[in-house]
Amino acid sequence: MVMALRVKAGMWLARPWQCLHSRRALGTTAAPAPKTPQPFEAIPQYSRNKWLKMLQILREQGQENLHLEMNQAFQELGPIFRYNIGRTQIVSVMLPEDAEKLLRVESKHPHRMHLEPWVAHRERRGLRRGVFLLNGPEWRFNRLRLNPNVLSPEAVQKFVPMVDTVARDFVQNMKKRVFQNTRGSLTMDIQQGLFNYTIEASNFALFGERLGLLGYDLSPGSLKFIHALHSMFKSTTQLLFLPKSLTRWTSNRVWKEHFDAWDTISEYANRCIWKVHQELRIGSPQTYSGIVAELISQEALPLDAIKANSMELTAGSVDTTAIPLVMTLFELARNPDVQQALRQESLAAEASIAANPQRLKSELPLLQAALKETLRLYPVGSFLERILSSDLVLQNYHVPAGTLVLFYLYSMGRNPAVFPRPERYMPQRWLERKRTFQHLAFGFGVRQCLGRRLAEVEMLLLLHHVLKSFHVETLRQEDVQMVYRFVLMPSSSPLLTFRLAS
Ligand code: O4W
Repeated sequence: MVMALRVKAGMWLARPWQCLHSRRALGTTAAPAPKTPQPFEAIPQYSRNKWLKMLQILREQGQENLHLEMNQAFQELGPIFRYNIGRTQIVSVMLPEDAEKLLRVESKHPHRMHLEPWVAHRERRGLRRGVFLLNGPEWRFNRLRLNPNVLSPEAVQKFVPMVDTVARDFVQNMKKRVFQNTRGSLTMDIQQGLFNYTIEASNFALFGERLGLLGYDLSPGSLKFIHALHSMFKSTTQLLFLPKSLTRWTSNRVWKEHFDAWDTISEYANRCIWKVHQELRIGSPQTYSGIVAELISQEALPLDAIKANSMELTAGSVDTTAIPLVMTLFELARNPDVQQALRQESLAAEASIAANPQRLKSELPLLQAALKETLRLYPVGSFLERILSSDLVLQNYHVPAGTLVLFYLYSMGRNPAVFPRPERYMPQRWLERKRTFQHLAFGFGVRQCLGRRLAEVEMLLLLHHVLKSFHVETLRQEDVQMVYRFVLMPSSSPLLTFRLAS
């Protein structure tokens, strides 16, 4: 049964890729290309009817299969293709060598796309933008002042013990619930629980405050916040790919939904910040009390800028961390051998990590590899983007400055020329050899994910503690389908069963 389904999934991919192999080399060790680069116009063009596409986006309320459509396009056109939206030229690529080239030509201010719906909200409400929405010198100013408190090894060292406490509490709570069941197991839609965990853990690391979300039910406040996040993501993709001149007329309701969602999110984040701000004015704490408290008390940035960036960190650390956890637990449930290997690693490392949670990274190489493997198959950000500041040659074609280059993580992760047997969940592949420019889920260079270390620590610690205590099982063998709603998320959450590991 399992085999048949696996083979079927493999065939779906294998056939088109094989065709491609015979037509043009796709591998990282591509056949020697013609020496003189070809002009931009020679790049294969992805053609689609602009009007039909717009109608489709309106009718289907977004582009939930964007990652699949682009994957199809790569299979038909090869590892590079182009199209345009209005006057913007877009080039899509997917091979590690092209990511490497993009990094090599990066300027001091790597430029990202303008995210109209988000920026419209900030402007309407007179709010500053955080680093995700900024470009140019202001981006750099913010980013360089955030890095030491969010991303640096010194910062990580400080918040690891806080996240560890939350991860341990989460597992304690699960145990309590298992003991109340006659069968000694707990079956649940783990997604809800993991959202609670990421909100709780991030809130503790950012603001030094526990919310107490790990009990039975979500608090109404956090439920409202999660709903607002999902509404914001969904409406983003309904608005982002259509011109504003059109959506003003066709999607009034969606704009309202989008702004309402943002208002809820920013109120939520503001409450978190106000509290810390107030307490810091009353007296400065003796001990480390979280990332945002550090930013405020060091006066690293103007308060408005701290607020804007804290909102991005607060809201950006929920789905992005919970979803890979859901997908990892699901893959471990249907790959019991991998799960057992990870459990052994965690049990062996337990004492060392308990004594010093900072050893997390060095002590759990296979678990780290498992996270890479999850993000290979289910990259939260399905693509990376850069607006070129200088001309560049990609796949032997000239690409001029000003072009928007999209790098499709989803397609790279499932390309058999980059990852043999891509449909298999095999963390081991990351340990067998060096894979340069293949783990790009957090982006690359100076614009890589600011929350990267916080997310990694939250995921590693949760999995470490869960695996020591529980066997994870599922009846579901078929793949979980992913949908693009700004972040790539599972269309349904698999049912998982946790059984106490004796
Ligand atoms: C705020 C964020 C900021 C989030 C509220 C929520 C969120 O989830 C995030 C992410 C997203 C940020 C056209 N965030 Cl105020 C942006 C911090 C990864 C954090 N990490 O998703 C990836 C998808 C990054 N992605 C994109 O750049 C993307 C997807 N579609 N488009 C761009």
